[in-house]
Parts: sequence; C-alpha cells; structure tokens
Amino acid sequence: MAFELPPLPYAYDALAPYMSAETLEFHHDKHHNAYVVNGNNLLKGTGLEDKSLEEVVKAAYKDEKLTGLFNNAAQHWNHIEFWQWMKPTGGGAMPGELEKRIVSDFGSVDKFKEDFVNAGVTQFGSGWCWLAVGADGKLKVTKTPNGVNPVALGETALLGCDVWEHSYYIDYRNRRPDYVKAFVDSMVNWERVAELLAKAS
Ligand code: MN3
Repeated sequence: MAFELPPLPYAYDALAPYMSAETLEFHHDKHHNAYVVNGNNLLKGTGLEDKSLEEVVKAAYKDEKLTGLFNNAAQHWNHIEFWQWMKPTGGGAMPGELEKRIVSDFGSVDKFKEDFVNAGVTQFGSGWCWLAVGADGKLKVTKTPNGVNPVALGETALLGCDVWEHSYYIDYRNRRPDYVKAFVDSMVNWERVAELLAKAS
C-alpha cells in the first residue's frame, strides 16, 4: 500500500533542548517526507504495491534490483518508529519488566547504555544503532549502515537511534556521542520499548 507520512506524535518543540524544533521540522517534514515520496515512486510496477511496509522492506532487501526501493521503504519504517521511540521528558527510569530483561542480558542498565552509545558512535557514516531481540531470543545491541534495519535482518527492533548527520548536526554539530547519550538519557520513550518487548515475547 502507498506510504504515508504520519504526523509527529508531539509538537515540534516538545523534545527541546535535546532535539530542537528546527531539527524536527527538517528531519520529519523534509527527510522523512522524501523517503515517502521516493518510496511511492519506486514502488510502482514492482508487484509489491499491495504489501505491508514490513513485507516491502523484507522483499526489497533480498532483491538487488530493488535497492532504491529498499533504502526508501526501510528509512520510512525506521522513521515511523523513531518518532515513537522519543517523547517529551523521556529517558529516566524504565518499566520494571524491561529493566529486568536489560539487566539479565547486559549485566546492568549502564552497561546497556554504554553499548548502545558505543554502537551509535562507531557506526561509520550514516546509519542506526539498535536494541533488538536476536534470533536466539536474547536482547542485543547492533548497528547498521544507511537504512538497513532489524526487519530486513529478521530480528525484532525494540529501540533505534538515527545517527545520520541530519538527525543531530543542527543541535550537536559533529558531536555524535553527545547526541546519542542525550537520546538514551533524556529522549527515549521506555514505555514504548517495554510495549514492543512484551509483544516480542
Ligand atoms: Mn533520519
């Protein structure tokens, strides 16, 4: 089905000072919108027009003739989720069940945060860092280039942070570590992460 740009689930200035209205206006209205427009153009004539977004992402990832469609469809999926992975006055304490799983699979919440920030910082060039449920059912931190995401890789994404420069350059300039740290400490909607974990298990 045709891709549609969802509205941001909060006001453009709701994540300030950690992510400014200017960043969200460019990132949502220009960048995410471009993935929607380009994705819809590239979807035409592929035979995938009636498939769900997840099905398009998986099918296009496997077909090297559909790389352009994959890049735009995956980025559309990533951004729909990204907006929901943040909230005003985010960060802080995690719901109990989520915290238990994080401590059990990473050793501590701080160790998880350290791994997540490190994945975002060491992703060379554009991409994403993730908290995902791996094929073995354990939580893991991963990083992917460009638009590649856990959906394409057959894993379940619980949290993702966009480390493309368009996500932080206005607010943090070249300081990607400060941006990813602010994301986990002050922007994440942990209730949303807990909801996705509950659905995944
Ligand atoms: Mn982006």
